[in-house]
Formats: sequence, structure tokens, C-alpha cells
Amino acid sequence: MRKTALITGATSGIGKATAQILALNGFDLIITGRREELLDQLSTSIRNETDADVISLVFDVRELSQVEKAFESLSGKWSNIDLLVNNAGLAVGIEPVHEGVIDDWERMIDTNIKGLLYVSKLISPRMVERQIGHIINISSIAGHEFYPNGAAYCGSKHAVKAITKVMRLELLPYGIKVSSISPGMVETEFSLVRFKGDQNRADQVYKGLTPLYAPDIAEMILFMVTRPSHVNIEDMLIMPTDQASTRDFRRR
Ligand code: NDP
Ligand code: 8X3
Repeated sequence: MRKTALITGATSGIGKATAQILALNGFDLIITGRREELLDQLSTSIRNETDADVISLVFDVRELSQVEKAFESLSGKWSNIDLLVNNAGLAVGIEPVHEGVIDDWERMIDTNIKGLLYVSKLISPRMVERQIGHIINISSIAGHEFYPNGAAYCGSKHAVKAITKVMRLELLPYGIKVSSISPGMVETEFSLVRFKGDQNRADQVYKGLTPLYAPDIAEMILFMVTRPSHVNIEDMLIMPTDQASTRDFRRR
């Protein structure tokens, strides 16, 4: 029997690649994001290329009323979500705290922390009721390490690590799996967003090295969700071979 997965931030990067690989491996999908046109394009290509059933929900994870309204529209099989991938997230700006841009901090904290909590709060009660489910939170190497000019982003991803562990403890009695994935550098729209649309600066991030690509992380998510029911992977830390820490790279 096919399972149902809900993926936040499926319009791009890791979320999109995860939708594509799960569709090929027995999941029907609820894909979400703010850019409706990109969700429509992804739905069409998944329907054409796989057996998966797909619906899309357009909402901003920072807006609780939008999240609530979107999930209220789910009925029938779509309300029985087996897998939630909390992927929507971003880094924006790269300044020290003493020069920080408050709006950038709020975007990161509201998306990476509060958005993940809103979605989890609305989806997990049905998992608890059914005593089945798996929640995978996309954290980061920035949730394990610290680097200058990354206070709000590192703080938000350390928060994701803490929230993941707390949810794991809380959902233990119900047999619900909770995991996180902590990637190093993945070439997606991430750097373009971090540098506020400056393509040149974004390109410099990946110059002279081979980063991870979105399908590398999607494959790890597939691995996580295909373990036997008695196995819960707590966290997976995945780096490009050319990156040994947030500050150590091999560039050629
Ligand atoms: P992308 O920018 O390519 O994708 C981000 C996704 O998040 C988009 O689909 C975007 O959709 C969605 N999103 C952002 N803000 C919101 C919002 N307010 N409401 C709803 N959706 C939102 O980046 P990645 O694929 O790289 O990022 C995915 C996750 O991976 C993030 O949590 C990121 O922090 C994490 N990560 C990324 C790494 C990297 O190097 N790329 C490394 C480690 C972790 P839309 O704009 O349509 O709303
Ligand atoms: C993204 C990886 O090192 O830019 O989460 O923070 S890093």
C-alpha cells in the first residue's frame, strides 16, 4: 500500500528532489511552498513520470493562519500523513550580530524554527492518534558547528536539533520516528537566497569544489524512511568530500 508524505519547501532544492525520489518509491505526496507555479510544474512532472498521486498546498510556513487553513482542507487519505519532511528553510544575510539586519533574523527564526513547529503541531496529532508516522527535520552542519556571521542561522539550526530531540522523546510512547538530517554545503537556491539574489556571490560559494547536490540528500531521506520499523536514525551528518567543517574546504 502506498504511503503519504508531506514535504515543506518542495519548490526547489532538497525538498523538490525529495518529492521526486519519494514519488518513485511508493509515496503519494502533498507538496508545499509559496511559489504556486513551481508546485504546479512539479506536480505535473511527477504525475507524468511516476504512479504517485500528488496534491499541492500553497502557504507561507511563517503564517500560522495560512498553515491552519491549508491543513484544514485535507480530507480522506490526505489527512493520514505517514511522513512529514520539515524542509522549508533559509539563511538570509551574513553579518555579525553588531551589524545584524533584524528583518533577516526574523525571516530565519520565523521560517526555520516557528514554521517547523507550526507544521509539526498541526500534523503530529493525527500521527499520535494512529500511532504511526515519521517526522524528518532538515537541520544543517550549522546545527552542529558555529561560524562568525551566522548567529541567527546557526541558532535556528541548533534549535532544530533541540526540537528534533524533544519531539523524539515526546513521541517515543506512540512509536513515531523522529529524525534529522544535517547537510554541509548543498548547491541549491540556498546561497542565492542567502545573498539576496546576488548570483555572482552565490556562485563563489561553490567555486573550485564539488558540493553536495539535492539528490544526494534526497537519497539519504529515502534511506531513512526505508529502514525497518525497529530502526530510527536520529541524525545524519553529510558533508561534501571537499568540505570538512563550515570553514574548511578543498578548492582547486
Ligand atoms: P532552497 O532555497 O533551494 O529551497 C528552500 C525551500 O524552502 C523552497 O522550496 C522554498 O519555497 C521553501 N521556503 C522558504 N521559505 C519558506 C516559507 N516562508 N514558507 C514556505 N516555504 C518556504 O534551499 P535548500 O533546498 O538548500 O534548503 C532546504 C533546507 O535545507 C533548508 O531548511 C536549509 O536550511 C537546509 N540546508 C541547506 C543546505 C545547503 O547548503 N543548501 C545545507 C544544510 C541545510 P518557496 O520559496 O516556494 O516558498
Ligand atoms: C547550510 C550550510 O555551512 O552554509 O546549512 O551553514 S552552512
